[in-house]
Amino acid sequence: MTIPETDFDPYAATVLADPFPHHEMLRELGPIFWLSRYNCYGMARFAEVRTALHDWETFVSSRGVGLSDFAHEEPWRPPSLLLETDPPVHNRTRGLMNKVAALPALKARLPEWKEKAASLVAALAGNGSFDAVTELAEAFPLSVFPDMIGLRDEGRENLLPYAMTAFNAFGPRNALLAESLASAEQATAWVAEACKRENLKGPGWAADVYAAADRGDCTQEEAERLVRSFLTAGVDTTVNGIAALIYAMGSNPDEWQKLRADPTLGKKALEETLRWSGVAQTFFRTTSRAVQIGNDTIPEGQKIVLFLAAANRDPRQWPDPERYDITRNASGHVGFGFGIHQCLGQMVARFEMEAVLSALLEHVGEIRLTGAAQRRPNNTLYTIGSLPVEFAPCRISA
Ligand code: OVM
Repeated sequence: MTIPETDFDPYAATVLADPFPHHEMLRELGPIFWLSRYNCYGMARFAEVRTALHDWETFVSSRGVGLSDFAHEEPWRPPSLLLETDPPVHNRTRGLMNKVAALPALKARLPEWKEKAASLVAALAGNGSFDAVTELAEAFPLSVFPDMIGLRDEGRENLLPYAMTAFNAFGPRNALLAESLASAEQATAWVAEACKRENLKGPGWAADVYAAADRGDCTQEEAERLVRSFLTAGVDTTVNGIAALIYAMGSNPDEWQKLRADPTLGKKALEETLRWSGVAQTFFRTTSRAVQIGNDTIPEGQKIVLFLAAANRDPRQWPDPERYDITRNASGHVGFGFGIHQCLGQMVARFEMEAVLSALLEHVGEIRLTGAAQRRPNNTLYTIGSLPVEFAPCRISA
């Protein structure tokens, strides 16, 4: 074996709090390396990460996309019918969900989302320092997404703790996971109930999934679990995407002013934010067969952690990768993954971020960070738990 080995711990508290300084070391180890603390392989270079994500037959998802191998360990919850499946099942469930989350329906909501974001931002601009996480990054998605799903009103505060647990569960059985499993017991029970047809508030994507079940595209039980995917993957991720956008602009004021001068750069800026921010740090795959990588062969049944955030800053792919540059062409990043499992909700995320960005452009001249961003440690997501900022208004109000 010539595969380099490291005792680096991606889940050490200091690493979770600030992962990026370690990524160069991981990329420099080689195209693949062995993480001796976790008995798994890792990849951190863009080309290899992308290739592994593309080759779903070799790098399977049905054994879990975290460290835990479902072939040997009981999953913490019934597996996702999207995330934790392979074709042929995945083709059917993903096909059904793609139709529910189709672009035209989403586009129709953008004007309303922009209005909601604009009224939130207008109320914050010129009002001194506030926490951009609670007041905007959480407030905005929670004001649009659960309603789009058709979720009941009571108990929506369970969505964020549930998602934090789900993302912790992709990591090792460390203290973070133990604590979040214990504290999210109630949230888990609430989510299970909220997914049921009889508990939906009304029309929306959840009802659409049940309608697909009525047409015979899936069973009622499958529909319930597919709705769960929206609730698991659709809230915390976009909350942190929006927080990352505010953080990126706040910590790169020249880029913010560049965007204000030319708002047509908005779409590029969002893509660059997704590349640079590393909200989804890692996902795993499991080898379904022995596979050659470079000069080495990896056996069947091995876990491999793909460092998406490291790939998105690989200098082999991105010039001056640490730089947040809204004029760069960041398309092709793996912030949403790649291949057949690439994020189903990526257009929801982009539209939510676009709504917030256009509200900022309308109302905010300067985004001032007034304190340090507090990270909320998680085994998968690089999250912002609090972000003190001040929005200086761009127009003097009459
Ligand atoms: C799911 C799902 C999909 C993507 C991410 C995720 C917890 C979950 O289908 O439940 O993270």
